[in-house]
Amino acid sequence: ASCLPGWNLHNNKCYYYSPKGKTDTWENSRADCLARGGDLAMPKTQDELVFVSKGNSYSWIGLSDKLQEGVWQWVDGTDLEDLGFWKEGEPNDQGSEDCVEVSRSQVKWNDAPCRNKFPWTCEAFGPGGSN
Ligand code: 2F8
Ligand code: CA
Repeated sequence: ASCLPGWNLHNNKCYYYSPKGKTDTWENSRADCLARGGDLAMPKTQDELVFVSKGNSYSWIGLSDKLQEGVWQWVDGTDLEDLGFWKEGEPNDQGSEDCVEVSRSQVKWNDAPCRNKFPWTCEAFGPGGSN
């Protein structure tokens, strides 16, 4: 059992890293993940976060407070628990920042403007069909 070509298996989930040099807005990144049969990655453990972070220097993940300022929600509709993954001083909504990116060097989250362009990481069910 394995993931589709271009995806990487980790702890029974499949992950896709956007190609080197390619960047897009959070919404377009999410649309790409959905079109591939997944969604933006939702790293909920340190182990998952490390794997999600390592595809590119910075990556959009499936977390935003677009719906209601200050209420962070995963793209699966669930609320964010306190995981302690924010970078020091984040989230700070500097200007207006409703989407979350993770840096490979720090493996921590920052809220950034959704219209900014970054690489992204998708996730999908693993070979077992669910997780
Ligand atoms: O110092 C943290 C701060 O760094 C940048 O702003 C200067 C980030 N801006 C963008 O990514 C556009 C902030 O989100 C971040 O909080
Ligand atoms: Ca920020």
